Amino acid sequence: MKQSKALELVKAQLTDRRYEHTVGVMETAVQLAQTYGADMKKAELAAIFHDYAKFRPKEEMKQLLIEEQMDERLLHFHHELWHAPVGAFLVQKEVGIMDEEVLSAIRWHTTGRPGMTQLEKIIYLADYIEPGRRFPGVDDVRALAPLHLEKAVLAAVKNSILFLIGKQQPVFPVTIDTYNDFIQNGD
Ligand code: DGI
Ligand code: FE
Ligand code: FE
Ligand code: FE
Repeated sequence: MKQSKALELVKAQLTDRRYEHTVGVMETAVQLAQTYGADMKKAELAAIFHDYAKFRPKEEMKQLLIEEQMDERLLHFHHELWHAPVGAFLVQKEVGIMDEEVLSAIRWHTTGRPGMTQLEKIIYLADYIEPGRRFPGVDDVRALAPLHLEKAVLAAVKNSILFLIGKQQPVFPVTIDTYNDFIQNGD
């Protein structure tokens, strides 16, 4: 799919602010793909559609989680986590993207997962460091990103968990599994 067509399709799903974030993620992901020798076209496509389901009604997402037998534990955690797996499903169904590497980068962009693919890492990281993001510690992760992909993703996962803990928010088990995987199997 052409970049212009993909952007047009996703723009219709998003607010202006979220669309700007998406363009930031796209540019960052393509840059990271170039740096690490990943497929730049797949990185571009996954980034463009990563937040495709962000503004779907909670009830629609809940129904799809159940119908499509996605991880049931998600129902007991914040609905912010739902747009990633639901997005992967809807991008396949509504946009017709069938590339499993692209779909899995969308599916895991919020929590990560143990054994992340290179493309999953790139999208996770690009989502965290795109130029519009202002989190405490994001500049350190930005500096690390072009130097060491795994170290940068681990730093982003760690910051995210610490942020949630600071707010006394529950942390989804897969987010913790991702953290443990990088600590125990990190290169
Ligand atoms: O969709 P974005 O805002 O671009 O970013 P995202 O998809 O990475 O994260 C969406 C939200 O999900 C963000 O507010 C943080 C939250 N989140 C990420 N991991 C966890 C989480 N929330 C809970 N409760 N538990 C998690 O493990
Ligand atoms: Fe997201
Ligand atoms: Fe993220
Ligand atoms: Fe995002």
